[in-house]
Amino acid sequence: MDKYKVTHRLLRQSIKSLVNRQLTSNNPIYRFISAFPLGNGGRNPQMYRSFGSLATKVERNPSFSSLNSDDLSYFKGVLGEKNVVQDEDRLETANIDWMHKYKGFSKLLLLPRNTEEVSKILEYCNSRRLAVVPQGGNTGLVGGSVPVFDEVIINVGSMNKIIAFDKVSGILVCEAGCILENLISYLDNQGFVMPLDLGAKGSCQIGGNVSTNAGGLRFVRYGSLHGNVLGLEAVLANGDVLDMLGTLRKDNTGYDLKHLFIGSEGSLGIVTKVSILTPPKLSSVNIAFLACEDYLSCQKLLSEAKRKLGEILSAFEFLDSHAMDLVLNHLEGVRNPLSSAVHKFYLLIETTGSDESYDKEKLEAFLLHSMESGLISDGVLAQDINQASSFWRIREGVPEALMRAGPVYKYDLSLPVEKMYSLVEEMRARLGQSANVVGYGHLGDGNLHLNVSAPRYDDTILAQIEPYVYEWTSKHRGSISAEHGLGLMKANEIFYSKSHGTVQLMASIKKLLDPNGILNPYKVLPRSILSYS
Ligand code: FAD
Ligand code: 2HG
Ligand code: ZN
Repeated sequence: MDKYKVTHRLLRQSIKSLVNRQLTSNNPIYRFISAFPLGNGGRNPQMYRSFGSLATKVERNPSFSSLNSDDLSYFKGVLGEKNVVQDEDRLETANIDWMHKYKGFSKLLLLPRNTEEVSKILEYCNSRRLAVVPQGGNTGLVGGSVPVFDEVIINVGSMNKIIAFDKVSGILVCEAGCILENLISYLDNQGFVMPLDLGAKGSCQIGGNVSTNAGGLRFVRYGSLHGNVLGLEAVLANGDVLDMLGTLRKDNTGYDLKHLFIGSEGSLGIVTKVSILTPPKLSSVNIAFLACEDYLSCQKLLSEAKRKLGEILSAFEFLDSHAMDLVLNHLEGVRNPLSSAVHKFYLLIETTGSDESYDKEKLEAFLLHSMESGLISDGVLAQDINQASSFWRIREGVPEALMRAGPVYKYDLSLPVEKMYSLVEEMRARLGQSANVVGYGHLGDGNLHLNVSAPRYDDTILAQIEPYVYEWTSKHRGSISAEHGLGLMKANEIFYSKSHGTVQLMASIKKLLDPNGILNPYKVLPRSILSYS
């Protein structure tokens, strides 16, 4: 009986074509800085202990110099007074990450305006052994974007020009400081889309996206930045500029070195320019917000969606009831579009295609079949751009809601889809009442965001989570970083996902490109394997 009601409800609603789903004006994290107290103030400046990981105890590399007045004069000479920032308020923001979990105490933020300036300041820092941290929009979630100690912060945000856009090929060439949302808007006007979209788009920079190899909400459709980025310009630690800014889809001349910089989290060079392949914007976008009563149904629905929606599927995201509760309790103006009944799982499915009636027919047939077979217990289709945005707001709002709820331990895991949610349930059983365990993420890509929201950062809670989560992931042949990177949080945990020989080779590459280890020290690679004199 119920099933028919639901079927009726879904079909009754006509599916209108949606133009786009950008949340431009109310983007939740545009320059968002909240007022949570810092957790780790007053520590010994030579020794860093973060709350991100059990093993994150770091000592300052004694071979690094400290900033002096000659250094400041040099930087002012190259960049001009106003791009050498020592203002305490600005430094406070640049020293702390989005979650307010990692905090450094850098005394200097440099804002180069072109590649030549980046080259000059890196060459100088290298010769002086001044450690640096490249910073983009500072939306990273693994403590990679902020200093650990007194590293000089270099932000290419002033390098934000679009250099070229080819309407025939869809190839965009731009500077690395362009904010993702601005690129999305620019392309929208040209009739194209970015192959990358994520909740942090209002702040993150394309250079940061490339450096983290960000995944995001469209990965299921457009794939990895390793496929979409066609070229890069990067500046090495010694100031050498590597011109790899190709705009060719095919180029097999030797090693494709740009891939080293995609996902290396600022540890091998500073990305200054990017060329990226962008697909054309298609006119027919449909978004369904659905409820499932068990995880097996979510899984089955994913298999069905891949088979039945095929080429028009453009997002397949999930959140559990704990994530939904957080969003409803912590974000203003958000409501559950489904009935007030509590559902165990929620799915957001988006299709993007070029034929409105064909797409609609396909999606309706898929939903009808899924309801008849009992996979979906309730669902709605967005009827206009506002509804579409409100569905996306729920999914994209989960990290913000978690942050508002208080301290949070974040895990970003690639796992076989069929195993994924068992980990969430096991963690719930392990932690009992002491914390709220939340599961959500990019189901279509096998990417679980396991978040543990706790009343405080606490070693006892952390000991319940780590190394258990990493061991579990490794046992199931998953990855301990699907899309956020390793940063400071997981540098020492790399062996859970990579063999010793592989990590050793990574360390050799790091040594070759950055022999003094000045670029984003203490991040990505384990300290045990990097020995600098
Ligand atoms: P930052 O945070 O400033 O830096 C990240 C890393 O890149 C650091 O190691 C930094 O040193 C390095 N870096 C930055 N710029 C450069 C450069 N020009 N050259 C060399 N190295 C550089 N991530 C996803 O993958 N998918 C998501 O769906 C997603 N959603 C998010 C939603 C929210 C609300 C938030 C807060 C974060 C989300 N993230 C997501 C994480 C984060 O936004 C991404 O990792 C993003 O790519 C970081 O870009 P950024 O410019 O903020 O870089
Ligand atoms: C997302 O998909 C981001 O929303 C953030 O990658 C995930 O907060 C997280 O754990
Ligand atoms: Zn994500």
